[in-house]
Amino acid sequence: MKVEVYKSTDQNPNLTNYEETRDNFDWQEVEKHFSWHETGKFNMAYECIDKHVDDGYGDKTALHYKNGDSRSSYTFKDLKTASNKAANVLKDAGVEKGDRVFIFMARSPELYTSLLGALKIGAIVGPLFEAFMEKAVKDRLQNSEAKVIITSPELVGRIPVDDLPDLEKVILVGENVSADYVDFKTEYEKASDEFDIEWLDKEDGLILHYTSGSTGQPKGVLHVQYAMVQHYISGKYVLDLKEDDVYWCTADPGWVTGTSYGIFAPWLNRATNVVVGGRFSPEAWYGAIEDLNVTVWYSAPTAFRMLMGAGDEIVKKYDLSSLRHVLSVGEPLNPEVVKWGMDVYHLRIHDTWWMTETGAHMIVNFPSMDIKGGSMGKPIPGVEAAIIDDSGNELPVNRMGNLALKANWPSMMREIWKNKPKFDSYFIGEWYVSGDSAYQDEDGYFWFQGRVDDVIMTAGERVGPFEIESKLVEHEAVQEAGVIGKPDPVRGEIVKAFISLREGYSPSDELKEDIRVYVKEGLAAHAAPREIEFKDKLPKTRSGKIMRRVLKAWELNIDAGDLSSMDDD
Ligand code: 6R9
Repeated sequence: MKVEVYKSTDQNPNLTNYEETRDNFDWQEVEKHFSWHETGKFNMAYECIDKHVDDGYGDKTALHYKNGDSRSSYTFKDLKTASNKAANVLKDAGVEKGDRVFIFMARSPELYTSLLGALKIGAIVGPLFEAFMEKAVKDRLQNSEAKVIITSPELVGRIPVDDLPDLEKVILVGENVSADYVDFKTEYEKASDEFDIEWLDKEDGLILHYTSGSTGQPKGVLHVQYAMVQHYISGKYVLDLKEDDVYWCTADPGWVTGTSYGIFAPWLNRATNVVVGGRFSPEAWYGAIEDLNVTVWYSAPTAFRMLMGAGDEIVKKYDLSSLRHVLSVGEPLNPEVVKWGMDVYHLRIHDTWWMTETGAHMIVNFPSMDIKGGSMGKPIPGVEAAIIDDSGNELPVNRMGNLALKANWPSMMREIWKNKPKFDSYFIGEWYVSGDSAYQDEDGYFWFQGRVDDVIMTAGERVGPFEIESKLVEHEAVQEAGVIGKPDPVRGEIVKAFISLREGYSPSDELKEDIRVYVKEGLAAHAAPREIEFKDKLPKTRSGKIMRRVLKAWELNIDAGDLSSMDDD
């Protein structure tokens, strides 16, 4: 397939040089940015907020919150005070260092200030998606032996307190709170705005993100304070955050992207952070960029595909000229989407690859790098990546295999909560094995192929679903596509595609045939889907990933495993 290359010099010639940075990189140099370097102690909440007040930036805007027509802004000084007060509320509720404190509410300023407050005590924070139902909440609170949960009146009914013996307090952010709960707002009003921060060691706990395995229970991925070293430097280099940036990461804190890059990286870099509440719509999103003059925007392929599906006319109704840097994470970024981004935003969309387990960026399109459409880019400085076989041997260029990283880097997970065997299963020798299949080209760029489990074996050929899906979304009728291997007695597997259509197209046999021929001629005969099924929408996680295992389970009529992360509204 022809690869489009987008030169970095077309945009900004003054960016940090990738090779030079990589060749001279030393994590210990980055550590010097933090108080820990002198004192041996630090605290994420201090480094994100209070430090900037101490350094004279108290009046700088730290947060713009927007939800529909309502808007509010907070300086670093405001957030210092608010998180101190929240910390006092939590402390009064019995929270101590190391306790697990869950946050279960819609994106609101209180979500962010109570998260920072919990961190000031040295608690380990567990953020949950507001859409979680009772079973998902129970699994996570039980597994982590959570002591306190902060929630809202709409969601409190989904917390099965009787099944949670370790849960001591439920803190409710709402009006007229009954005596069964701690009334956050009333306690907050009474609380002192001074708080003595708990100074922590580098290996003290920070955050616990549950990520769903394809089978069985979700696993709790634990990150520690030291991760901030990587959050900070990747925010500086990859997000390219500068003093005057207004930065918007569209992810919810229930997903690791919404904490590492929705909270920590921007504030460690003293940027103005944007949080938009409410549901996705092209109007709301473009409106937010225009109203708040967003300069750096971090989102996901599913959102870009939906914006692309909404058509190019709508883009023209908004002034998006403040934007200077756009990034994507969560799924492979189709070359067609990068091309479209060039057409409508006149900016390159920078793909970034990493995982809940890695805690921060691993393989990225560094701002100064030429982008090859469809490639995830290269390892960030300080990280070594390779393609290995199942025995841990490195494979030559252009060979598909396991995408692996040399452990250790600062934001690497430290444990899977109470599940040592699971943690150990990630490693082959000195390599952390991602579970993703990829290859590296002769220029050192990495190309994602699929989850290892999703790779299709058809008539003796190994095909990654991503390549086919990317070809499919190039077709004018296709909005999104999920491709699986369907068992076949003759070919081993055949390629089956589930497709949702763009506005203005309706399913027909002619359209199926047209799409099939399009892939056959544009990619390869063996890659053309033998079966196509149209769907109104594809099953996705709350972070926007197409769930191929669900497509496969539907197809084979088997159990789809844990579905707590599925977006079902
Ligand atoms: C941050 C995050 C991790 C999995 C990962 C891979 C997929 C993420 C990607 C990507 C292709 C990218 N993934 N970014 N695939 N290109 N740029 O997404 O964490 O939710 O744990 O998912 O997501 O399969 O292994 P998480």
